Amino acid sequence: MRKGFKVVSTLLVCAFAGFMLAGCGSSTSNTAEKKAEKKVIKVSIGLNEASPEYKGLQKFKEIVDKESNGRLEVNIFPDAQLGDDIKTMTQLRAGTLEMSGPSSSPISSIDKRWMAFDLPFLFPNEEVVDKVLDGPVGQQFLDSLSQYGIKGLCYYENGYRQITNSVKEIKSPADLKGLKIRTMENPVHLAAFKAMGANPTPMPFSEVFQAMQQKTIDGQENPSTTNYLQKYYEVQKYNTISKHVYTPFVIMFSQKIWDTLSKEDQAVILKAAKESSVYQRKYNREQMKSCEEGMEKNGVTVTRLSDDQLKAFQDATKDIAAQFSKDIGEKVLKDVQDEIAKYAK
Ligand code: KDG
Repeated sequence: MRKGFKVVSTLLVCAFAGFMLAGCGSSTSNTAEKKAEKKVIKVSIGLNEASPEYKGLQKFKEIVDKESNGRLEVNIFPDAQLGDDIKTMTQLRAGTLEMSGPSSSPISSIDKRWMAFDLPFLFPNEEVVDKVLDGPVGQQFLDSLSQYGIKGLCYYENGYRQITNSVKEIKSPADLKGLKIRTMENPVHLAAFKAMGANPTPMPFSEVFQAMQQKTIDGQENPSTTNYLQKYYEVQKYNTISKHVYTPFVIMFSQKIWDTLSKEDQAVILKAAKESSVYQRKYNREQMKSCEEGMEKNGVTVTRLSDDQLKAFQDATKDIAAQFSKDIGEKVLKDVQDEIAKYAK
């Protein structure tokens, strides 16, 4: 009886220990599985940590990290650490980088239709921008990227671009004559600055500050947030509020990597993109004026053009749309222009 009891209790102890071990084992492998499942989303931008683009992506990260319950982790790389706009788009297409937020302008190196957004003085105001970009035309542009291995998520605001330089005050296109101005790598921007009388030179964003410092260029053009937050006032003396073009940021994902994500994770990312874009645009607009003033406080002469002065810049670039309509595609251009006209009323 005693012996039988011993055998039974030994068996029970072994069974219990086995159960515990199995339990421990499975919980270890669960944690390991969870760890293995955790996906890191690297996001590359050219701007620095002070930029509204970075702030928008921080909001994106906050939402994704929380709503994916730790399945996804967003890591943002500013200052073109992972490469400039064109290089990072190549990485997205190859599936070696998850996300990036280039300006819309360098996308023209992949698809010329995107040059529609580069036309000078196209968008009359930010309300129209929001309606067009968040409407069917904006969505068609985002969707069109999938054929190139890119999933277009949403638009952030870069904003109306303003001219800066270290040589002289610019009040008219004639003042730009002979000035070496950096533009984004985009044929429409080059043509527009040529038409305005400047000597434009395309260059990746990360090289701009040093080029101004070393005086290999006289100036550049970017929204006031970038001009101020990238500290261009340290190397530039004049800033004209020209608002000559509005180019958005396109927040994009690698299609190759996107296709490996669960529907649930895709939904979290899309939701975070949408919510963070609302936040980012609002934040950007709040910053714009103080950044313009920040240039002034740091010794830059800020020139605000009268309507007549502005008109001279508009007149100088009025043929650019016709010049690029074939490349953009007449129908695409008309769709964009019609959509803008619809909301501009
Ligand atoms: O993060 C965006 C930058 O890489 C770049 O697109 C900024 O507007 C820009 C420029 O002038 O290149």
